[in-house]
Amino acid sequence: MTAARYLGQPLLRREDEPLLRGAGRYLDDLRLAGTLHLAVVRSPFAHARLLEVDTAEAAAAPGVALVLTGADVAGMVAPPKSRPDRRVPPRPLLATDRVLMVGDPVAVVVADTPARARDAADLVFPDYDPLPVVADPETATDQPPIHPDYDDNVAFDRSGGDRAAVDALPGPIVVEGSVAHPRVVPAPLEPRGALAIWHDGDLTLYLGTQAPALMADELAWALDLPKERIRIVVPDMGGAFGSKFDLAEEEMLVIEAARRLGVPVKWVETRREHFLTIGHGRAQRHAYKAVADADGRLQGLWVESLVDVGARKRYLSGPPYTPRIGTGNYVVPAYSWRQLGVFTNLAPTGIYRGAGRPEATLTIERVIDRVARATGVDPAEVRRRNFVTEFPYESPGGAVFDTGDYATALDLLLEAADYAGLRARQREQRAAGRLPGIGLCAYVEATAFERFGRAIVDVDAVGRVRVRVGTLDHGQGHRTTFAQIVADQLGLTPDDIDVAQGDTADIPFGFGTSGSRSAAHGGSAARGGAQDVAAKAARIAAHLLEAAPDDIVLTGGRAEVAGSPGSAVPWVEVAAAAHDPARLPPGEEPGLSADHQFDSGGITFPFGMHLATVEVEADTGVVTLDQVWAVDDCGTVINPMIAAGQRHGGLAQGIGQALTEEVVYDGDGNLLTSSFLDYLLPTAAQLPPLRLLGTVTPSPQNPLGAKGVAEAGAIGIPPAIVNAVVDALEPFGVDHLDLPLRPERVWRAIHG
Ligand code: MCN
Repeated sequence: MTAARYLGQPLLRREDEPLLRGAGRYLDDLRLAGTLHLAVVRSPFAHARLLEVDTAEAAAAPGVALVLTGADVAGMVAPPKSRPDRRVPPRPLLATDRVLMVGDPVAVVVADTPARARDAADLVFPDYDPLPVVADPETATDQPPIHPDYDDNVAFDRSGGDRAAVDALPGPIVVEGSVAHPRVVPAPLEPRGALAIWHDGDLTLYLGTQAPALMADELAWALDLPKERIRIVVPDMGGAFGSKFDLAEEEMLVIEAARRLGVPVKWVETRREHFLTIGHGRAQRHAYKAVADADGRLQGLWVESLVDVGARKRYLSGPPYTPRIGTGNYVVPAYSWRQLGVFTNLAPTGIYRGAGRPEATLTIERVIDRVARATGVDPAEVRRRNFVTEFPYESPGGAVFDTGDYATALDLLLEAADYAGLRARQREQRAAGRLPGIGLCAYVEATAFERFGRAIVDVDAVGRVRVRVGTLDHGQGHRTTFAQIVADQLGLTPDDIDVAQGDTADIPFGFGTSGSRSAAHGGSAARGGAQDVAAKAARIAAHLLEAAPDDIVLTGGRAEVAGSPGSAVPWVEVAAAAHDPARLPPGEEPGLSADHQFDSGGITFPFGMHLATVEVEADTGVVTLDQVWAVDDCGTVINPMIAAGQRHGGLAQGIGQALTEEVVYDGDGNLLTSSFLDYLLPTAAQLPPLRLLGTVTPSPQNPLGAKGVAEAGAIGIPPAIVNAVVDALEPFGVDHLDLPLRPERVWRAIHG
């Protein structure tokens, strides 16, 4: 029996102190004697036949130990495993006969310093014969296939529902249009990197990855090596945002170079390489048609998406969840969808914060605002009229929303932001010739996809608790929040708990961290393990105190008999007794640990309501973001300070996506945005105060009642900002704008 003391408290992040002092150990900080460094020679062409690769000069350059070309690693591939039936093309480590995108690896050079490796890489001279480039996903299916084994550029084509039924609806309101979801780059502070060491046929790979155990499985397949011979260790990691859920060509080449040379080999991605080759996010365009009655009640919706898969599929590719939540928070009686994925000669796309849910949300939230304008009903009211109100709710796309209370969240938002006052002020400002806009977004997202979590909780003989988790914190604060959860179960403080992760020799299990799953699954597994340990600790304490186990309470670092606090043993003594066979109750095994598997009931569905106010400058098209309000509901909140930090981060990325961020290619597939000079991340100067509010609707899918929180901001705020800017431009008859809302685009909309 325990009480919640730390759950729900805004404890400061325990992990921050060494990181802020500069004492973190990131991948490039790892120094192993004799390490050689790898640099990659990359294709400058988006599509070309590779004729010959002249490596003579590079091989003779100072410090060079190895040069590899495609011929040297022919047959070796990176995951995922090729599946022609599913159009998963093979992923050769180095091009042999053709390159498929700018940045495709063509050769690698390994040398004694990173600079010498780089210099020598410039002395590799590949010969190319350019081929026609598929740079526009819109016309990709009309172009010759970029993968010669397939007969067209279709990467996948899936659909559901009956479009004709939507087309046949009576209306009278019909809105049709398209919404672009431009490519964006994940851009974590620390790019990718790998350091490989072989010893007697065993591989140790230091790797920046979100999912070490899964990647060990993939490696076992790719290297044809028993998994026991592979150890992946994740050092401190400076973020990922989805980009480190993959084992790419470069990491595989590091492993192969280290195997051939018999010394450690390291590669750390440059920022330019990150822009060129990382899995970009979004990259969709949705065409839609929605039908509603005159009061704004939705009758039907179809959405057809074009998804730019890029040159190859990555480990996680294609956003399968978008259509499932394509109807948003709303009851839509008739719904149909199609997702057409196409191969292009551009960088592969992958998962990026929100991964599929921002796209679904932006489209349906544009639809709602257009219905509002067409009917003359206020956008907040149109949302309310269409809300799903009964849970669990099965969406027409096939998602089962666990719990929700959308109207309460909307009410809270409208009241806190003084929506009526904002509208009144908007009327005055418009009358004075200004262009103010107010935008809303309701979102429901899906989090915690895989059902399972596992944690091992060990208590040593002096009472120290170590929790091994299969999730992988890379900025989310798990060492704090998981310790809060465990401390409550054991009557200890978070400082008594160590949280371990990221070494497959110690923790060969787990799905890692993605899709805002860690609180729900990792947290619940840690809680279950701690409960199992607490039950055994209570039996041991009861034996020591000559009481009944059910009467034992773990609290304040002691095990005491309920109702008689004088009858107690310190936790350290319980732990000591647990390891001393002489002091155990009869039949009890020595030791105090538990290996807990958690199986959730299913996906959780956090939701929220966001509001943005903007002002547009007519002469320049500059959008100023004035106010951001976010009501988010992630069920039970474990640590409100950490959850707020996650919401801030997501909002910042969502604001960047709405206003400035866009990966741009020219018609030949050349990347025009390959540095932070031309790819604009938002800065603090662009962020207004972020006003956070919340409601709490616990999930029944896990004992914590938690839903994911980390992606909320990236999902909810972009539609609110677009809706605000379109609202601002209503006097000009503008009814849609695509992201990002850069001044030129907004100016053109104003000036026709
Ligand atoms: N939390 C909480 N209460 C809840 C839900 C979560 O207190 N109801 C806490 C959790 O305990 C955890 C944090 O909030 O400490 C985030 O939890 P969760 O929403 O479960 O998300 P994950 O930990 O699984 O993190 C994944 C998520 C994703 S998908 C992306 S992308 C993202 C993000 O986390 N990438 C990040 N946040 C990031 N933050 C940093 N600094 N760097 C990244 O790369």
